Amino acid sequence: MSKIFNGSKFLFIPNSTSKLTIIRKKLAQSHGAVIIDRLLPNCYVLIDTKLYSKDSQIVKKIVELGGDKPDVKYLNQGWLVDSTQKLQKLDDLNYKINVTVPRLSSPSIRNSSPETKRQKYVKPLTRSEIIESNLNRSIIGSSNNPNSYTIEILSQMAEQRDIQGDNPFKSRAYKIAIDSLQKTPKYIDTYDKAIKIPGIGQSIAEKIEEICTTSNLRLLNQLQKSEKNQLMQLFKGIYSVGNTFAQKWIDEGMKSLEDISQRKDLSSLQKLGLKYYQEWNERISRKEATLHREYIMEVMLAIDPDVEFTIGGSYRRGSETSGDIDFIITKEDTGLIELKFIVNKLLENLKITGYHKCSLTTLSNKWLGGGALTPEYNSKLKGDIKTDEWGKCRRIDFLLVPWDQKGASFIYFTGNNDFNKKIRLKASKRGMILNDAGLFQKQDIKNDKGEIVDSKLILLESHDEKKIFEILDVKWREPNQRNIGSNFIL
Ligand code: TTP
Ligand code: MG
Repeated sequence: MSKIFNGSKFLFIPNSTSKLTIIRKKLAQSHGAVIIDRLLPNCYVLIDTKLYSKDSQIVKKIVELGGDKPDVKYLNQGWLVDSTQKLQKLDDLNYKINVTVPRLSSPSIRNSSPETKRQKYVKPLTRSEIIESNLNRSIIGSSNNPNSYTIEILSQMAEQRDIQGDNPFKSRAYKIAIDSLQKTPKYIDTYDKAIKIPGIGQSIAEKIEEICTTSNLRLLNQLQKSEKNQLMQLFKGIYSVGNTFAQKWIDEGMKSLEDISQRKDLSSLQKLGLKYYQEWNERISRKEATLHREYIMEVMLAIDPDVEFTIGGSYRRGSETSGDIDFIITKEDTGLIELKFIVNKLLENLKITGYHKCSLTTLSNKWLGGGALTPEYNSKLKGDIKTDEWGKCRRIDFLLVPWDQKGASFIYFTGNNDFNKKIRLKASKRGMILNDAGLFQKQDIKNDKGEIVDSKLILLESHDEKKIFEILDVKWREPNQRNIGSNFIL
């Protein structure tokens, strides 16, 4: 197992001996974390916000455990769970808990009782700070469901069963069990509890107990280590390659990217995917994405200074790193045809400057391709150390958005996927349709007898992002509050 937390110090709140805390501690340790019992500088404080939902409770606990120390990160335990699932230490931005904690540095403070300390040194939170921090905590969807860790492990098992392709019923059984667990509000940690839930059979009930008592599932480890799985993941890392091709290549005896590159039947997208395999599988830092925007806007200046470039996707949601750079391109009072004309010119100029490295897909409303920072901009990335090197080729999307559809498109291209699913569901429950073109009311058309013969869509709003939320009666969420999990209820 990889040691993603190598040597990091973790303090758990609650620091109790509950089963869930023990499991999570074991999980953290197995990934290299060191569990501590008092706050230390540079440590991570991982809070179970289901149990500690109020700022005052958290502050009290932190004071009891030694008070704030320099460079401490206060995070929702969802960060630990999600990081271990993804096998990488995730950005903590979306899991941060904003509490104001007193730092007990002077002796007089250290000697006072917790109660006095709190009264004296805790800066009272304003109402808006409290609302904000509660909201921050409540958006961590992965920990909204007490069984989210089990669900994630079972989902990985379903995926493995699909990959192994031995028996489709095995993967179906996992999906049914996951569905049942998602509807279960109680923490299910034993065989006896699990077997009582409709949709969960003997074999999966045993696995649930194993997951909850050992924070591990041996069979999953074995399957993930299998050669077939390793090859599937390797091949699916090639842009445009999904399960079907990866499976076919494995069946044909391919063992490495080198083997794939020798094939004569590769599509042009697969060839590009191979060429940029490394670059396109790396996360892009926020700083680099910002420099891409600056660069493109500079080139755009000579064409049309009024075009707006917004980076959507994970960047707009505040993430420190992104998989690609999603440019949402729009201009006041401008439609798609004119935008397309402008963006074509932009692409021509980017080819001349050398930024444009390849095209993957060109449609009337989007261009997907690869772009790299010029040496001048790459130097800025490297902290202004002059370099002649070009930046790495990154996956770039240009998403062309007519001005009147700006709000609906911003919602769609900001995501995340789960947020989009939930907000669309909200719309459909109200007889509306939300897509990247707008929010529409569905209206039935009836004949003389009152029978429904057709339906039409009436546009309610498309330009104003906030108004769309308002009409749907969804409280406005800043983009960085849209990092929700599939269990989150909007
Ligand atoms: P992505 O760029 O695929 O996702 P992302 O920017 O959130 O994450 P990453 O850092 O890995 O690039 O898509 C951009 C947005 O488009 C996404 O946040 C939501 C929306 N979207 C969907 O709603 N459904 C989808 O299937 C895809 C691919 C995107
Ligand atoms: Mg993206």
